[in-house]
Amino acid sequence: MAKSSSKAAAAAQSKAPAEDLPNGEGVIIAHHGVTVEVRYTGGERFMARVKRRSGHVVGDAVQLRDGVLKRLPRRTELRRRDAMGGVHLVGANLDVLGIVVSPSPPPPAGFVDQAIVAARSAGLEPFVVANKCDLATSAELVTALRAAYADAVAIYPLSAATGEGLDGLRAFFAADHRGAFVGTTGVGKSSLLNALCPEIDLQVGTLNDSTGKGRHTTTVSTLHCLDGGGELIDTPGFNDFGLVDISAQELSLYFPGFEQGQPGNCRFRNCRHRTEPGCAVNALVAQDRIPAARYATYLEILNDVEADEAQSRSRGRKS
Ligand SMILES: Nc1nc2c(ncn2[C@@H]2O[C@H](COP(=O)(O)OP(=O)(O)O)[C@@H](O)[C@H]2O)c(=O)[nH]1
Ligand SMILES: [Mg+2]
Repeated sequence: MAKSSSKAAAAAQSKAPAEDLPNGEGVIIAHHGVTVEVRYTGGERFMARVKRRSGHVVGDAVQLRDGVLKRLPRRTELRRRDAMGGVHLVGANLDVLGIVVSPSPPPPAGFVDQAIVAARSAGLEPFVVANKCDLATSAELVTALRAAYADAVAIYPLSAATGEGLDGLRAFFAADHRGAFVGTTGVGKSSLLNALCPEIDLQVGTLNDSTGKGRHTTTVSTLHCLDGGGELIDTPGFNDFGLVDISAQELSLYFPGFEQGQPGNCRFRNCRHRTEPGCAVNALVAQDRIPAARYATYLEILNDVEADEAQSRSRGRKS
């Protein structure tokens, strides 16, 4: 079919069973239960019906041949855990995960580390967004973030409110990155999505909205193109509930700051970097190349993660 040239034409949708749609390849940009919206490589968009538990997710690459919608293999999968402990797929084929923090409310202890580990174990490149840099208290947070993470991940201090610093983030996404944001309620994720991608038009909460729930009117996961390039996935429920728990093994492999000792330089492949002989991380700590404070943070999180794992095992819930 002819390529749509105008934006309006590209946005035109036809709701049709898959058998009525032209052959082509595309990506799922919205998921509404039994229908998915597919954006073809040429820019045309169609709604196609799928089975209720088809397993399709936003970001999936699909191929439509003679009425059959076939999902292509995924590069990455990002998952979240809901309040009831259920695990859900958030999106497919993401490249980057933005970990959003702010001076107010500040990130919970260990939040950034755990999110970095979760992103890396899912095959995504994590980066940190320090939002609300218009606030006076931001400088202290940014200094602390740089001290802890500058060697491990990119850090973008910015203000979704004033627009300061947003261009750096836009340039990052322009390298054809597909990403999502994660962060606790109130740090400004919706504001940031709106600033980057005004078509999204999300509701922005207030900090005294204690639950943070019910503000998000849409329940549909969507994939948005950014004007300068790159894509953002917005999945209601994911942003505030956060990532699937990390394992002790993942923590020891992917903890930010341990990169120089990794991977596989320890004598034992399953080294947890405590007191094992031949531990590459311990050697770096001894040489002050990993700051003692960072190592102490790692041990604290490791203890928590192992306690959670032991508890789950004793309940027989988790592998
Ligand atoms: N000062 C300041 N406030 C912001 C900024 N971004 C968001 N906020 C405010 O922070 C609160 C929470 O924002 P929201 O986008 O709903 O956060 P979310 O819960 O992470 O989606 C709102 O009152 C916003 O107006 C910013 O860059 N600077
Ligand atoms: Mg929000």
